[in-house]
Amino acid sequence: MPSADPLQEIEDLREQLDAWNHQYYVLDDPSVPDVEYDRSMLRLQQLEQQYPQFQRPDSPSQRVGATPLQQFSQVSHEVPMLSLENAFNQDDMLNFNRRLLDRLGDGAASLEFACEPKLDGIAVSLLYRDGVLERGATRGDGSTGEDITHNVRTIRSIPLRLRGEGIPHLLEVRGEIYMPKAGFEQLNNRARERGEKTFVNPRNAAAGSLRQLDARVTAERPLEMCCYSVGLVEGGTLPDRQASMLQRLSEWGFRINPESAVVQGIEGCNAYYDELALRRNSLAYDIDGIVFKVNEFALQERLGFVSRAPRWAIARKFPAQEELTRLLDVEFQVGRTGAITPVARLEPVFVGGVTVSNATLHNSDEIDRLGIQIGDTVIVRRAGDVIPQIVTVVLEKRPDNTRVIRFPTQCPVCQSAIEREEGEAAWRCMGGLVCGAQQKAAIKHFVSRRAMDIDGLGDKLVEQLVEEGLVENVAGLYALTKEQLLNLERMGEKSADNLLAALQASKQTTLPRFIFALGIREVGEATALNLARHFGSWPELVSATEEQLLQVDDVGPVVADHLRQFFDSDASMAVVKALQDAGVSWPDIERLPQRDLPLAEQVWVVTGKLEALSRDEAKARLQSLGAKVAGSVSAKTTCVVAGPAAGSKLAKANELGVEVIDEESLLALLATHGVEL
Ligand code: JCF
Repeated sequence: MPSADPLQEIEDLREQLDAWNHQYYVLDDPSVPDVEYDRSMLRLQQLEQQYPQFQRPDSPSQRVGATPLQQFSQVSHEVPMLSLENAFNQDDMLNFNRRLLDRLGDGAASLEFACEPKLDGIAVSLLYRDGVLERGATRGDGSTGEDITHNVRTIRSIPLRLRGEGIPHLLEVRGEIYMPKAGFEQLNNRARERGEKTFVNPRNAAAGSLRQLDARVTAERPLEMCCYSVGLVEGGTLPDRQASMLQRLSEWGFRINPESAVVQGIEGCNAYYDELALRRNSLAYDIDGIVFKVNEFALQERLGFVSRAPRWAIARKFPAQEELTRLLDVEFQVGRTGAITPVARLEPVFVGGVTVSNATLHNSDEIDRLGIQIGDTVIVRRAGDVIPQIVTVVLEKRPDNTRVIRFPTQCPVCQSAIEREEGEAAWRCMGGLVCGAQQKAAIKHFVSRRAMDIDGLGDKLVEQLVEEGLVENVAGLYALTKEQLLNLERMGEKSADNLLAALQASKQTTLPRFIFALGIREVGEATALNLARHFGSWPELVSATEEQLLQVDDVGPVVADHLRQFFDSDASMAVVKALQDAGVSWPDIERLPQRDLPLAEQVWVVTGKLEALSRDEAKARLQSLGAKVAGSVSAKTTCVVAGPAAGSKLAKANELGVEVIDEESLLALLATHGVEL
């Protein structure tokens, strides 16, 4: 389509695209559908190709990355890029405050501080000449860095040209380039699917993405930038405080951290720190502390510097979430369904607020992926209430005498053959009900509170019963006699009576509990409830075809297959019959049509620690109201229930603008619909 005035159209398109870009990437507030954006971008690219004389480096079309560089060139920072002194506790903060007040010495009782999260990324400098991005550079050693202009241009939250009034002739803005946690996980998932190397953490991923000679690679990486200070300024002025300076930067189009705030005195700093420490894991990005700066520039100037760090700022670090330790040994545990899980025994290390001495290694693929050996030094990570993970092996620290981890070739408990199904990560013991480990785990599950709820049958006692050969499967529990119990070590008359009474009482149960208690693979409490609801009675369930099973909410081909295998197994059905013969029974329940339920068609996600309910219990109750409960947050999510220490799912919800409620609101909602806890 020819244009009457191509230059005018090009300029209009650039202005429009810049504005949309700013709304989307800087303000987190998208204003047009993607197709509209793409259409305008395509038109701009066509016009720029047609009229090369109008091409400009600050056009929004110039973000995709051009021909790769041969090498990085060096950049010297005219104003050195400083590092920050660290504080590790309140005492360090009090000393910092005392030094400030002593040095300023004018009787000031308390200072004003600008605070912000300390992003765990890469410090960079951006130079703008007459409002146009001219150069981007890494911090390097503070005086010399590398020119990464080609790469920073691809980051959408970095303006190619500035907006607004009073922009200095030369302006150097500094900040942190980082990778949000959600983007990091996606990037690693994609790498894993392709069998490529993954990044250890978001910081390394950001660093690796900026170290690319080919900007087309960087352009594909989910990087963002938050700005926090200025370096060189010529031909213009800035406000007289850190906080108002940030405000001005944001007016010119830079992204600044939305958590930044101004507080009074060191008490204010401590309160800010405590509050963010609680929310640390639910932020969309990794932070390793809080930066506090004397707000007033005039005071900053009076305070000056010591070597490479300003006297007027400090970084209070959070406790580390990653630590080095040593792999002492690997043990192989056999689970309820026979899955063999390698567990790392570690030299105890304090990380993420607790002492960690075990970490799961998941499966044999994970051992291969890590290339880990016994005796290796490893990085352990524990963030929030997530179970500790081994992130990587530090190969430089590998001693000469490491031992290769030998994955067992038969079940470590019953010596039966082990097998791995097509497409599955876990090796499984094929011993089934003859495997002592599976017997114990199945019985522990059967008696647990959410299943048959048999009081007085703790883990130790279950192990004893199996080891003494008194019980082989769950039906055997109901054949136990008082005499047998009294022969056990540490079993008194009273405990034996109580246990027999509890067993007797458990016989009167409900269909959902019974289905759940059987421990069929992948059939959790919520699925058991759905199955009971759908079929109403045990005979209906057992005779259901695979197709009929697939009709049930939450049941996919894998679960349907496990169910059919269980119902088709003579051994399993013999145990069920023995249970029924022993008197285990339940009333049939009313079959409920899903679509009439109050939360029908809704998708919920439950994350973080809940108080009154476990996450599985919350899930089962939401499903009883017709909601689908998903494991990850997406644009389709209706609502997220987030307890304290919620992590990346909460961050993702915030990023997507999905509604988030706390446990209290969930309980209120359940109560409204008459759901019992
Ligand atoms: O977020 C950061 N990593 C961060 C680093 C924030 C700041 O306000 C900084 C910084 C390094 C130096 N300020 C200075 C002066």
